[in-house]
This record gives sequence, structure tokens and C-alpha cells, in this order.
Amino acid sequence: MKTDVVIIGGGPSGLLLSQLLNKAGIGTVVLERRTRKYVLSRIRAGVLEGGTVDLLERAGCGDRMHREGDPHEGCYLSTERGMFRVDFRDLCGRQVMVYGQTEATEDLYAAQDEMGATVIHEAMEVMPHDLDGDPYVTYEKDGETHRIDCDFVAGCDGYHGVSRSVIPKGKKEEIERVYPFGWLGILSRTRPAADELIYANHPRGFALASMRNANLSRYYIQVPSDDDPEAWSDEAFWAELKRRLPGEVAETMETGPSIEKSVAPLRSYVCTRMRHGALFLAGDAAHIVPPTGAKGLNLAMSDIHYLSEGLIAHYKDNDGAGLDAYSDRALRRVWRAIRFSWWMTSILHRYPEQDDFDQRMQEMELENLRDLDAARRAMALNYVGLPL
Ligand code: RFL
Ligand code: PHB
Repeated sequence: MKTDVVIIGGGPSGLLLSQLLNKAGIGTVVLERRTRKYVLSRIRAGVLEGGTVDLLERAGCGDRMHREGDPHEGCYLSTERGMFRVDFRDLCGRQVMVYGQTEATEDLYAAQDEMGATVIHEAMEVMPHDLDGDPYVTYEKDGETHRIDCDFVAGCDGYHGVSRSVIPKGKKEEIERVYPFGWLGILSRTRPAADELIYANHPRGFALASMRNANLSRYYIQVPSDDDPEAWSDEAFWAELKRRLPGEVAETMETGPSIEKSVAPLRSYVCTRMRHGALFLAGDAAHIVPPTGAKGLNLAMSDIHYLSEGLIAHYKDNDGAGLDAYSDRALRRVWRAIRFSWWMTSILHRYPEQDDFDQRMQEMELENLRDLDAARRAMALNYVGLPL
């Protein structure tokens, strides 16, 4: 087989890239290790920046998002001294869209189907080769080994994918911070606790009240990262969540059986080179942020914006400048999101080693946000998404 670009990974970044390239007349093959059903059963992000919304529209998959998604003009921050609101629209004239990653991924699959795109599921042992010469990718399916020759390979295969590992150790620097806690998350068919997201700082640990739609809620609590989700009964989860949310919210919120329950570790990670010869990394394959700033999916989408621009300029205008600049351009935005997610994490969680000084500093960060428009504005600008 031969194509222009082989895309490893059929998550949101791989599918968006394939969709944007196919629309521009560039050939792609997407190789995904899992079944489509499995990919669409993963519960992940819930908040889309305005730029992500624009990109999905441009890719031709914005209709259902605009019908069923819920634009949010602010969020709440809850502290021991009460709750206050950060009004994105007032502070910076923009908003975010609450629309699940699962839904956006389903829309991308539907758009790819309509386009007649090639997405190969259950592609095993995927491996890129000859990235400085005549690139090709091999994979195994149904007991046979296949080979696809191509011009470029896009590594969109997430944090545990194969793409990043083919960049030799001496050619990449990896910078990482692992946080000493994780998030236990549940999804339930219940009415959301509030009209907007609540991020809560509490002495017992962080909590987040989020949602997918009017009848589907998503909640998280900070737990030790090695906690077993199965050891948490639904009753224990709801009781702990209610302790950490504001009293008036806890009293009135609807609870019910969980339909998904999992623990996610919190980590910041950057691979400081996003290109290696004909291979380009994008999304979680190149960087990870803790979910506190709601940035992971949005960063994956902005990488794809830069990468698709570079590839389209290469094929349409024989102009390689965009591809040459890709890694630097993408990394500038990545580092800003790494900072924001680290900061949001640091002001909202309880750290095992937190002493009185750290505690006071955290309280002052939250008071600053409550009392200073300028502080809230800086948060709002980052939360709704810095310009591409
Ligand atoms: P994905 O989604 O991991 O997709 C990678 C795909 O590659 C496949 N794959 C392979 N295929 C072939 N061969 C191999 N060797 C392969 N190895 C892997 C995988 O099966 C998969 O289908 O990466 P992508 O596309 O870069 O997308 C990134 C996002 O998924 C991620 O950043 C976000 O979910 C992060 N995130 C959030 N981001 C936001 O912007 N807003 C949020 O509100 C938000 N909340 C979250 C989150 C992530 C969470 N978890 C579970 C880590 C909340 C949570 C709890
Ligand atoms: C979610 O709804 O899953 C969600 C929302 C905001 C975050 C993280 C996760 O910061």
C-alpha cells in the first residue's frame, strides 16, 4: 500500500489530522490498535476551547456539537471561605464548550466514514521505519504483516504509543513532573450539581463537579494515585465528594449509580522534540498535562492545527517552512499550557508535604483570584485558550 501520510493512532488528534488532510485532497491511512467501540468507550475530556470548536467546525464536524454541546461563560472556584465565579465572557469576551471527547471522536469517525477515509482498527505491532530516507510503516493484522510506504508519519498514538520511542534517546529531551496524587472520576446519569463547573479546594483534597449534558454528570476527587477504583463504593465516593463541595451544592445534588469509575494519575510531561525526520508527534504522544486546566485535548487539537497547515503547504505550495517550524511553534503553546495546568493543580490540591507556608500561599492565590479582576482575567484567558 502507498499513501501520503500514515497516521498512527485513531484518537481525536489522529482523526482530526486525517479529516483536515483528506479535505485538502491529501491521502492518509489511520492505524489504530484498538477497536472503534473501545476508542468510543473511553471517558475523557469534557471542555473544548473556542479554538478547538473552530477546528472541529472547519473539519466539517461541528453540527452536532453546536446542537448538543453546552457553551459555558464561566466556572466556579470553591474554597473554605466560600465560592466565587470566574466570568470568562466579562473578563475576556470568550467562552468554552462543554462537549465530551467521546462525542467529538464519534463525530470525527462519522465524518471520516462519509469521506471514505481509511481507518484500520486492530492494527498491531505498528512500527515506523527509515524516517530519514524512504519512510514506511509496518503493522500486523489477522496474522499477516503489512507495509505502507509514505512521505510522512504522524505519531498521534497517545502517551503509551510507539511513535515517541523511535526517536533515539540522544535526540530528545524529556521533562517531567509526577504529582503525588491522582483523580478518581465517575460518570453518572444524574442532573449536574450546578449550571457550571465547580473546582473545589478543600482540606480533604480537590474535587471537581463537571458534566456532559443535562442528564449526565462527571465528578472527580483527589485520591492517592495508587488507589484502586474498585475499592471505592459509589456510596463512599458520593459521601467524600459531598464533603468537599460547597454545603448548598452538596445538599441539593442528585446522586445515583456510577456508569464508569477510574483513577487517572496526574503528570506533566514534554518531549522537547516533536519532529524526527519524516515523523511528527502530536497530542498526548508528545506531551501530557494534569487534567486540572482542561488542556490535554485542546493542546492535541492545536498541534494538529499547526501540523495540518505545514503538511498542506508542503503538498499544495511545495513550501516546507511550516513543517520545519512545527516543533517550535507547537512547543511554544505546549509550555504555556504546561504552566497553566501546573498552576491550577498547585492552587487546588492538597500535597502530602504541604506545610503552613504552602498552605498560606495557596489561600492567597485563591484570595487573589477572588479579589483581583486582573488575576481572574489571567486565569480566564488561559482557560478559554490562548490564540493559535
Ligand atoms: P489519545 O486519545 O490517547 O489517542 C491515541 C490513540 O492511539 C492509539 N494507540 C495506538 N495505535 C496504534 N499503534 C499503537 N502502538 C498505539 N498506541 C496507542 C490508542 O488506542 C488511542 O486510540 O491521544 P490524543 O489523540 O493525542 O488525544 C489526547 C486526549 O485524549 C487527552 O489529552 C485528553 O483526554 C486529556 N484530558 C482532557 N483534556 C482536555 O482538553 N479537557 C479536559 O477536560 C480533559 N479532561 C483528560 C481529562 C484526560 C483524562 N484522563 C483519563 C487521562 C480528564 C481525564 C480523566
Ligand atoms: C471533565 O468534565 O471530564 C473535566 C472537566 C474539566 C477538567 C477536567 C475534566 O478540568
